[in-house]
Amino acid sequence: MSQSLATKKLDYNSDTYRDSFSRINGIVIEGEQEAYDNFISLAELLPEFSQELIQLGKMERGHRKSFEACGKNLDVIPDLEMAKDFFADLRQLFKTAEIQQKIATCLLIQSLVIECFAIAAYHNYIPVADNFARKITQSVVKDEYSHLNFGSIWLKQHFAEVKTEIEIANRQILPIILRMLNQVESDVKALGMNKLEIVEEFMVNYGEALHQMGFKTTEILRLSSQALTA
Ligand code: Y39
Ligand code: FE
Ligand code: FE
Repeated sequence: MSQSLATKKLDYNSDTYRDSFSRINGIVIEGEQEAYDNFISLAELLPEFSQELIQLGKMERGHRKSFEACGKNLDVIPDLEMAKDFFADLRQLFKTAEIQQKIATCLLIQSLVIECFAIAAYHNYIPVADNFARKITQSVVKDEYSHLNFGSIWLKQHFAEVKTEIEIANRQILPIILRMLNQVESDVKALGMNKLEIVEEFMVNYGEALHQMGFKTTEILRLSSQALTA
């Protein structure tokens, strides 16, 4: 298996590994922080679910702390400045939707797309992670499914009213996600991960979420193809 081969070649203490880890770890820490902020914003947009959304936000804050510990364990300082730039377009998209009170768009961004992205990336990382980070990532990824579930259910219940809004938001967000992944391709590789496998799992999870919401197969293929404009 290529996986065990990759694991054998990885030296968690090498300069190349630690250099790439500083950026990916920074991205994950910043991503978890922004996920916290997004759930707090969603709690204000959806007051009837505010307790539940604040709970989800608190889980993201816990994830941030967990991944900070992974960096400390390898004696790596996360590159948080690079990470802020990395998320800038995505944050902008969320903030604009928040100001316009576009609840469906905010939920699509955080609770579907970002969660599917996180699940795909964390699953890909687990087999090649150091022992400390592997255990942490395994428990984090379980939480991410509950975040995905919240958005899936709400969007399904409001499908008829939000369908057009979702199609527009999808067209804006997918190219951003793919560009983000392309930007860190070499760092992803240095950690023993595989960009194409992440894209595949992202598409499978996201497509499944769109199906749950009520989209037809042909519509899902059209929506997915928007990623190709990245
Ligand atoms: O909901 C969440 O916890 C998501 C915010 C966290 C995003 C994690 C972003 C992972 C990106 C990994 C990039 C390298 C593959
Ligand atoms: Fe998280
Ligand atoms: Fe999450």
